[in-house]
Amino acid sequence: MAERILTGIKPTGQLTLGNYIGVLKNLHKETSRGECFYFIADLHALTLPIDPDYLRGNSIDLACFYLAAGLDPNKVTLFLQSAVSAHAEMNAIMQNYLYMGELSRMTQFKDKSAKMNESAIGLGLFAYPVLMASDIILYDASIVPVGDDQKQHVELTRDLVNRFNHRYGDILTMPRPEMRKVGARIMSLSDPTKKMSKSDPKGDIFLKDDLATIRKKIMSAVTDSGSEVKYDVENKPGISNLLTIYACLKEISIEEAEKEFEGKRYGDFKKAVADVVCAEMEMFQKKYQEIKDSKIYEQVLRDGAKRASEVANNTLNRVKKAVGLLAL
Ligand code: ATP
Ligand code: LTN
Repeated sequence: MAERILTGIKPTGQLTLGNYIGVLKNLHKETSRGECFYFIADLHALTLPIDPDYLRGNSIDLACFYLAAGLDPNKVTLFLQSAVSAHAEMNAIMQNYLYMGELSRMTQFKDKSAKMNESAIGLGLFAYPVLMASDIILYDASIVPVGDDQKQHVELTRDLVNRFNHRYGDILTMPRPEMRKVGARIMSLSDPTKKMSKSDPKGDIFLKDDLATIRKKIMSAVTDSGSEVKYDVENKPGISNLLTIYACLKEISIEEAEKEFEGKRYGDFKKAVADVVCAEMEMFQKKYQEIKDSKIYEQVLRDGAKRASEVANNTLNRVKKAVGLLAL
């Protein structure tokens, strides 16, 4: 069987340049490695309070972003998580094989719940990794491209697969997380020690920002003391982050990027970064608008859900039989 590649993005807010560089930009390249399943993790978006209209709009945007990033719907299966009921069914089974102790150790849960009043933390936020593991195993995915922050969830899925297969035989496929070497963690422009995140919008570049705003944000990005354009995350987190953005978009190495700016001032460097980001975003935004206006994403998502359901229901039946449910 060819390798299956699967990943999802939550429609929880405006996508950032971090999402784009960390994941979106490179997804189309995966089609040469195996069969790709990409989805909109709308059930996961419900794990924190969200306005229904906002969620609907974000889901449509995300579908358009996937397509604008160059995904060919004839080569990849693109779908909404909530449109494939096997996700919820697999979740109901798998929640019995992941334990409270391990779920409470997840960094994402700790980070997100720390900001909340304990009485308002939903069970779904705690059980987030169960649904994510279900997403992955349903497609027998062996490769899961994610940003840095999601690695721990994929590792937990690996533990689950080991545990389940040990008990029931060789039923589930072992996944592995795959992070980009450079660009897996784009940092905030206003605080380069924090991840650029769509749910924490200060100083972040959104894929729908107009070009003038993008340029302004980059020109006013926090930089570091000194004047040399050098990659040094510890002492120059701001400059290192801009170098990473530049290198990823130009598809060159960090060393090559450093060389280009030898002897240049911070101001010139920032202008070059802004030029590259704006050029990429201009093209991307044009494609996004065309796709959105044509509404082509509706049929793509319907076809995708059909194809995804075939594969997912197959795995679900295998799992049902293994645990003793009557899959008649
Ligand atoms: P939230 O802040 O709401 O948790 P998020 O931006 O981290 O959202 P997701 O929708 O869950 O977002 O992320 C989609 C993908 O983008 C994930 O694989 C995630 O790891 C990756 N990603 C998110 N932020 C960054 C970043 N700053 N740099 C690189 N990759 C990122
Ligand atoms: N948790 C991920 C989104 C996500 C996902 C998945 C990624 C949901 N299910 C399955 C990979 C595989 C996130 O926050 N980015």
